[in-house]
Formats: sequence, C-alpha cells, structure tokens
Amino acid sequence: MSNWRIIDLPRITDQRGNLTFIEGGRHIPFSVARVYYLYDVPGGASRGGHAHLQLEQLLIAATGSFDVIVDDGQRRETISLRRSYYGLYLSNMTWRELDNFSSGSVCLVLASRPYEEEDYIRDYASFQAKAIG
Ligand code: T46
Repeated sequence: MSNWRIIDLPRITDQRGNLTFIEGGRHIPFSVARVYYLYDVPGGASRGGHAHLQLEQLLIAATGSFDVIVDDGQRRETISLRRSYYGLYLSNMTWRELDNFSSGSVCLVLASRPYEEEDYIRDYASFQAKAIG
C-alpha cells in the first residue's frame, strides 16, 4: 500500500462560490490535532526536506499551486497540487519536499498530531535506512 494518495474532497458548488469541507476520520483517515499553512512563499523557495516518525498529514493547495516530491525510501514521485478540492494524504515515514510554488499560493495542512520536533527525521540517509529496514 502506498504512503500517499490523492483524496477527492467533497465540493458544494454554488453560484455564490464553492465550498469544500473535511471531517476528520471521515474524509481523511485521522483526527485533526493541528492546522497550519504556508503562504508568502518566495519564488524558487523549497520547503520540507524531512519525514515524520508518526505524523500523518493532508496537504491542500488552498490557493495557487505547488509540487510535492514524495518518497517512501524506495519510490519517489512528484505530485502537482493545483485544486482546492484535492488533498494529498501523507502517511508517517514519508519523505516530502515542496517546491515550484506559484505566486500567492497557500499550502493548507491538516495534521494528526501537535508540533513535535522529536518526530522529525531530517537526514535522508537515516530516513531511508529506517524506511527500508
Ligand atoms: C510539512 C510541510 C508541508 C511550529 O512551531 N509549528 C508547526 O506546526 C510547524 C509546522 C512548524 N513550526 C516551526 C518549526 C520551525 O522553526 O516553524 C518553523 C518552520 O518549520 P519547518 O521547517 O518544519 O517548515 P516546512 O515548511 O519545511 O515543513 C512543514 C512541516 O514541518 C512538514 O511536516 O510537511 O510543512
């Protein structure tokens, strides 16, 4: 089973504008403990470059677009997010790098746990050794 997948979120379309909602445990496979967002990302910047021991997340391009490079230690894929009704689910032990942010883009993140520095693996070789056992 893959460490990542696109989740097609519910869409309520309306002449007044569209609405998407997310219920923890229903649309995504975890309860939401934290929400944060990346914004005002300068052109050419990249974020991430780490994995998490336990954390699961859902990444959404709430506005604009960006690319997410995902890696399970054996397989690497680049996923472009550009629609606010698609979420990219990342399981624990998934390496991620984010780049190619469009001007004004916002990366909205729902997370299964509070911020815990000890949950990060920041060295790729250590991540890969742990991931492939
Ligand atoms: C991920 C990508 C998409 C906090 O104090 N609380 C938080 O909830 C977060 C996420 C960060 N921070 C502090 C820790 C650092 O001093 O904010 C600073 C920047 O964090 P970081 O370098 O981890 O940011 P990104 O954008 O490289 O990575 C973050 C998440 O850490 C990561 O899990 O998937 O956003």
